[in-house]
Amino acid sequence: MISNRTFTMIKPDAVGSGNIGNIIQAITDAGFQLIAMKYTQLSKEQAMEFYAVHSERPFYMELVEYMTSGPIVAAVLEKDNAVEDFRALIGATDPAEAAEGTIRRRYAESKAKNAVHGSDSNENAQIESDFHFTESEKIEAVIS
Ligand code: 3AN
Repeated sequence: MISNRTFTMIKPDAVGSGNIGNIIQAITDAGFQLIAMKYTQLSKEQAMEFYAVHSERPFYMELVEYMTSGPIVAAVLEKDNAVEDFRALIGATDPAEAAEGTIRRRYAESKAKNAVHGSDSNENAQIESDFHFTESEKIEAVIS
């Protein structure tokens, strides 16, 4: 199934390096529309729940600590084939391996501090969007 929505977070490293504007510009230039957006800071409980799928991985607590270390921007994005196209726009998990021009290649510091999150499936896009936003906070833009 081709989904038309995905979920992203601009992570603490990219917020801290002053790249919120650049990253949102890259996202909208690539044809994604904003459906919801929030500047916030995750609690430890929220980060543990959000990354629960990684709870068995050795970097889990490092990831939770890092994701709670500063503010983030959470957003729901809309575009045809959103999940796959957004993963292509952000590039590989490790910025050193990310393709030229991708958001992680341009703005990420390291594999752990990798600037942005992008949902890895339609199912997770829905779960992650619902984790951060209520239905009434998701607003379709009217393009005339
Ligand atoms: P992606 O974000 O590209 O889907 P995943 O799902 O493998 O990558 O990892 C989720 C998050 O966990 C990454 N965005 C990154 O912040 C963190 N992470 C992944 N691998 C490592 C690692 N080896 N050491 C520290 N953090 C990592």
